[in-house]
Amino acid sequence: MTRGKTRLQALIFDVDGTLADTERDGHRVAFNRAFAEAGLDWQWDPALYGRLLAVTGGKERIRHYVEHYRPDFRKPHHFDELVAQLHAAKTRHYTAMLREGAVRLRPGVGRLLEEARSRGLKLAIATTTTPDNVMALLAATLGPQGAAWFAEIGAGDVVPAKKPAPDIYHYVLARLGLPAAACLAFEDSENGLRAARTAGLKTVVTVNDYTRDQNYRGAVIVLDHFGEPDYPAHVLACALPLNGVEHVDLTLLERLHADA
Ligand code: XBP
Ligand code: MG
Repeated sequence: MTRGKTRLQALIFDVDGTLADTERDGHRVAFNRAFAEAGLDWQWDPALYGRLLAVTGGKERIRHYVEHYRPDFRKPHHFDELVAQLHAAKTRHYTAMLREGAVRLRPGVGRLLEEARSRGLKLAIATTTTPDNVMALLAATLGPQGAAWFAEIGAGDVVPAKKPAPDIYHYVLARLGLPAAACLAFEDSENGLRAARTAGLKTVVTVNDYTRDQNYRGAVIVLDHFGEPDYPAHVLACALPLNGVEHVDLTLLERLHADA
């Protein structure tokens, strides 16, 4: 149950791809709506979006797209303002989609959050996405009190450098007042894993279609999802010899925290 003297006290979750599959049918569609609304002929199809996901942060992703994919685009004088306006419109579309119920939690997420709460663990969020998006997702999936389940929500531009920089994890750990050794992180991407590992966190990875083939060296366990009793997860890699794991629960997490 313990690693040395350090007990597991908090679970820190990434949002996009980890709590919910938000990217292909959520963020991507909202970006495209914002571009169309602004009269731009930019269209991000699912395959292109997969490549653009290497850049974390929506504003950063738009800038990267213009630099690398639209050499034809004549940047206006106030390009930063255009990016900010497009991004604000994208957030408006995305949060509206969440309110309409376009996104659900990934398998096992609600169960695991409930179990952690009932066992007195703190919950926190460390994400590159915009705070409004996090609040809308939590309200749409966990109910109006959803955000209150989390002791800390670190999101978006609150730190200067986004993942794979560790800044957002350092920020959340400082706000929790806990050392990395008392926490576990949950991520779905190599960028996220690098951020959490650099901050000293043992990290659980659940992959998705966009991130399945990335490099997860250093993760304590890699699964396809957290699993439900009637919907087993598959372990893709693990730092411990485990047999018969079909879903992630607190008992497994305490073991990984202590021994992996
Ligand atoms: C996901 C991201 C975000 C979203 C878009 O990060 O990289 O940029 O794709 O959100 P994480 P914004 O998995 O760490 O949550 O447009 O609000 O940046
Ligand atoms: Mg993610």
